[in-house]
Amino acid sequence: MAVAVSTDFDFAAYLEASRQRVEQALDAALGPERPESLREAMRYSLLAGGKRLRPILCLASCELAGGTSALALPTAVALEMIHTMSLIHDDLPAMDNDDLRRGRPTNHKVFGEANAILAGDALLTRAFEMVALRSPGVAPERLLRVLGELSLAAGAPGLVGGQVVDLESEGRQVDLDTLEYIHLHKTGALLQASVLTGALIAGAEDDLLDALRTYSRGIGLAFQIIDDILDLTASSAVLGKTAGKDLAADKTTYPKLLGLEESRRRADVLVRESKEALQPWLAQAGPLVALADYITSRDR
Ligand code: GRG
Repeated sequence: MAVAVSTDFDFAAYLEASRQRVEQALDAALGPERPESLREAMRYSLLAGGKRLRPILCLASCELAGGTSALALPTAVALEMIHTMSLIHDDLPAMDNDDLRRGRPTNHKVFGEANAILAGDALLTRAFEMVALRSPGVAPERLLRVLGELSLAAGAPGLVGGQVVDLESEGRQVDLDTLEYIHLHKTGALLQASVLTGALIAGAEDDLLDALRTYSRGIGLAFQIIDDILDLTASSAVLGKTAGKDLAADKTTYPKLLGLEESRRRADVLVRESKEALQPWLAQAGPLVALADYITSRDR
């Protein structure tokens, strides 16, 4: 089933306006961290650009569920803080050991390993503060559910668990089920939390939350398949991070297991299924439908 949305929706303008809104909120969210060196390390990575996909998904989902996206802005910021923390930690020598991220030297290259770990820790804990203490106008019981989703996505049931299995799989041949486990946890969990938290802030009913779970599982997996493809096909200059790392580290990826063409086909199918899940809400789903398409058409 093809899911069509109104052609008068200008997605490029929507994406740019959303990005700018998120950038401003991120800039305003940090402070007054002391000492200054910690603040600098946190700002360095948080304000280094990036697609801001997770906060934008959160705002879009809140609106789809009938909420005012301004109410979701602190949670959107929190999601980007958790994501940025995970990038800082992922780049450390003990993990992926990378020196380029978002087009700049990685956090530990500039501030040293200890400060990079601490900047990540401070961003992670600040994320929870954003929701618990800096989300005016949202009912406490909704915030509690948001905090629950963020905890699951960041912890062992999400990012951490996925990262552990990913590290354990290095240098080994991994099957498709394990690869899917890694992707759904390491990448998919936070994308899913981005979509669900926006809807929870708007007080979404269970049927919409179920549909958004299906939508976000699909886009999360598709996102990582495209990430695997881009690692092979795009340059470091375009990606803003080291290209060709998976091949160099002999990592199992979708293209390695299935080939480039079949990997792309899978991502397309997943995105189509994601969009289909939103069919009953199509009139309000323009941004989430377009964001799903953006995931497979992106070049970085
Ligand atoms: C300490 C709680 C805790 C967690 C850390 C290090 C770690 C556990 C997990 C690694 C998670 C990770 C780095 C997953 C990769 C996700 C991914 C595809 C990142 C790239 O996302 P983009 O393309 O990046 O959205 P930009 O730069 O555009 O934001």
